[in-house]
Amino acid sequence: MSIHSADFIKSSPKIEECPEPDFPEYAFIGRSNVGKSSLINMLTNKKGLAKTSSTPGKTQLINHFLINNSWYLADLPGYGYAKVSKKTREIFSKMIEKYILNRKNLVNVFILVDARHLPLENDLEFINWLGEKEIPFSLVFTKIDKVSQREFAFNFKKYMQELRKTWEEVPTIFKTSAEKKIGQEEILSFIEDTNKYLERNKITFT
Ligand SMILES: Nc1nc2c(ncn2[C@@H]2O[C@H](COP(=O)(O)OP(=O)(O)OP(=O)(O)O)[C@@H](O)[C@H]2O)c(=O)[nH]1
Ligand SMILES: [Mg+2]
Repeated sequence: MSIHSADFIKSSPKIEECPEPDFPEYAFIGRSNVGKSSLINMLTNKKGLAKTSSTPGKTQLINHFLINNSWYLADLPGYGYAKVSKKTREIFSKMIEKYILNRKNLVNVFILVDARHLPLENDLEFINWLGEKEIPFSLVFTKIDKVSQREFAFNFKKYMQELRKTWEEVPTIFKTSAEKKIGQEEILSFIEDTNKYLERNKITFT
């Protein structure tokens, strides 16, 4: 899929303020600093579209971008960021939870995990929670430019082992680098195929 347009629509502190759910929506979720905003910029070929920062906790609202006038990308705040207060963390997770469970046009959640790390407890918890709630999701490894192939193969294997403990089938997996532009085509094709499926089956949201 080629991107003709990518426009920032709005930032919303809660689901009630999000744009009308009139187009299919794809959300990017993951721990703070994992590279959600950078991935969105890479996918859309627009450097400053989503604000990125080397300091975790940059994205604090639900940001909506309209792509090709036909589907939404949602950039969410990171979960599990240790430096904000426990109270703020709880507000964020409640907000994300409510968004995921109630957003009518949400067709897929991309969960981002850092390729440099072994599976982390709160990522696995989040993945299993999505499963329980029957929310479709895919797993995206980020920053693969920062690991050696050997190191990544090891982390990847550990992830698969953990996932197989609760899942018969592993989800669709993407390996990405915003820095080196790896994984753009794969993710965009996945979104394109999903959009076509919705169209063919006349699935709308309003
Ligand atoms: N080397 C490398 N660095 C990356 C990559 N993706 C993101 N980064 C860096 O990681 C840091 C965090 O990136 P963001 O995209 O702001 O992360 P985020 O997940 O949106 O963070 P919050 O909004 O704070 O939750 C920035 O310094 C990015 O430049 C990547 O693929 N490779
Ligand atoms: Mg961000």
